[in-house]
Amino acid sequence: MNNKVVFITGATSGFGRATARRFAQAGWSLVLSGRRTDRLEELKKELAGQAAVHIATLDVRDADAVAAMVAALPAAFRPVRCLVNNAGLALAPIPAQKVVLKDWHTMIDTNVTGLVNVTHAVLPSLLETGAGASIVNLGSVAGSWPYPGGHVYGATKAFVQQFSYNLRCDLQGTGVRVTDIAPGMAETEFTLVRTGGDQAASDKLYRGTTPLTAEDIAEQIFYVATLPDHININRLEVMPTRQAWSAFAIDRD
Ligand code: NDP
Ligand code: 8X3
Repeated sequence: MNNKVVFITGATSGFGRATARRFAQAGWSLVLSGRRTDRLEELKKELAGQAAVHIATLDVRDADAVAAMVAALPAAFRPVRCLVNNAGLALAPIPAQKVVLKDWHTMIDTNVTGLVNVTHAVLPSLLETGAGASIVNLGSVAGSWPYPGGHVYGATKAFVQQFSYNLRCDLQGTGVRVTDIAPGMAETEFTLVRTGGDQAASDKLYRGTTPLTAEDIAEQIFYVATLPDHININRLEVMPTRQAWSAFAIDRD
């Protein structure tokens, strides 16, 4: 493998940051993006001794900014071998009928439009790499399994799954692989964001159980991206052992 370049969105926290650390350990060069510049700079400093790091402050919702950032990648960070489409969020874990429309738009703009923006911009570079290149998309169990308060978040992750499968069809013959990784409950800043910064609510969700960690998912991302070129994991659903499904809810008189 000569061009070990990984491009990670949402590298400022959670899965994205842990994934940056995992690929750095293995000597990959890193393109790290997110909106919080201070965190990108901290991570670059932390990983400087291990890997070449290029950081770019980026909001994935801005298609022009995404295209410009990818076009301006320094030669040492091209072509990209692995794209980790990780930037995403859930908002408003309340009944659909109480949600403000802006929150639905933010989830669609980030998890759907943002992911599509980045994929479109990076795809030529992945095609240049060809055999062994990968797109790893962060879906969710919420994309397959409905639950109260999941409304648009789950729907965006269903999009991620189907977009991943459809990309596989079009990319057949190019060597570029596509995986939808669908984690269950994992302790990151995800619930803090989802609850509008309610640390107590976030702590309560994870207390008394054993959620996945960011490092658990980073390990899965690294695994699918470094399999032999002829293997494509289409979808990887990963839950904590202590999480499972529940019974149907019945409305009674
Ligand atoms: P975190 O909140 O810890 O991290 C989310 C990352 O996404 C941050 O780095 C954030 O960076 C970035 N991000 C959010 N909005 C934007 C944007 N508009 N432009 C660029 N970057 C953005 O959550 P997780 O690490 O848990 O989540 C990562 C992915 O995994 C998400 O897609 C999430 O839906 C998915 N997921 C999470 C699960 C969980 O239980 N934690 C389970 C299943 C899936 P910044 O704010 O600096 O822009
Ligand atoms: C996040 C995991 O279980 O909150 O995608 O939907 S869950």
